[in-house]
Amino acid sequence: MTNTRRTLLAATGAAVLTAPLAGLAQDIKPRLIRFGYGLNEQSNQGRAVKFFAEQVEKNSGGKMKVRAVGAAALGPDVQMQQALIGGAQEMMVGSTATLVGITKEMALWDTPFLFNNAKEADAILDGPIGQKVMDKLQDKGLVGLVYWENGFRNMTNNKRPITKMEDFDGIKLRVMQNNVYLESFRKLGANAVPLPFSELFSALETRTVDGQENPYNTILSSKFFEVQKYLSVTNHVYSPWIVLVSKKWWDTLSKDEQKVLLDAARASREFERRDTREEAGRALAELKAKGMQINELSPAESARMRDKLTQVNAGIAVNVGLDLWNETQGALAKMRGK
Ligand code: KDG
Repeated sequence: MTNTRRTLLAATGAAVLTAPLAGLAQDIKPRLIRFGYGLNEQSNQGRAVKFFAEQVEKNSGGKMKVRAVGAAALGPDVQMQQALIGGAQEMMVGSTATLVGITKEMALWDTPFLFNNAKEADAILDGPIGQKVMDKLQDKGLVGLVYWENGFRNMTNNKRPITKMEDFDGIKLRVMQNNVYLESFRKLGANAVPLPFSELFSALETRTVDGQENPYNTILSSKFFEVQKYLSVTNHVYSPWIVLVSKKWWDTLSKDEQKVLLDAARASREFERRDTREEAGRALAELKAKGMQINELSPAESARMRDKLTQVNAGIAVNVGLDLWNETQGALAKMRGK
């Protein structure tokens, strides 16, 4: 018998022997979860998705497996949101700002200067108000699990340092696809241009837009320092991310499977906030070392910007509902001892 035939028989024999096992293996094939996100794998967002995936596989004993897909490979936020609603994708994490077209109450989190610090943000987002807003997603085909931290947003551009409100004049500024951001920066005198995050780097590189605004972490991980000269510290809004599940798919899960995902999401929230804050703490120095010219607005100019930007608040209050707006303002006033 030739070697080839012996090898073939061995292979075939092995295949015959394991076929029943293979059949069994089919029965315990892990449930695969496609989890899409927009930043790259090395970003704080990518690290948190990896942590979540590890938690799910560990807590489910390997019965549930997350396939993390970053860099908007499954599409920008708005496209992934539709894929979850249709049941073509199981999970994603993205900005609450791009969800406003689906659930108007999400615009609450777009309010300029709503939170003074991360402590206030965590308390409101993780408390009854944050849950109430998240629950509004259910009748639109989405289940929100937790909020993660994108962070306080700051300005970058190639024209000039933003030292006063008038410096926004004539700057072509990319903003998220969200009316509050559009209206806010138009009020400041900028020429606001809505673009998906996935198109932002090339828009900056080709000078299609002059500037953008994002937290330090994103400016660092997306290498905006390669195509942006000035970074002006404005902290004009706290931006959350939200971990979302397709409701069509969620409703097919057992209670145990749902608990695995919720427990992993909560553990990933703690990891992500700690990791993001640690990175943000050193990002400014790193961005300076990368050659960015960094400036902070004076308290007087910050106050002028705040007064101008908060003119959009009345419109937000009407859009999200006065009850929700007043409940939020009341909770913040109580936290601030007012
Ligand atoms: O997919 C990326 C988005 O989730 C998020 O980073 C949104 O901050 C954002 C931006 O500027 O688009």
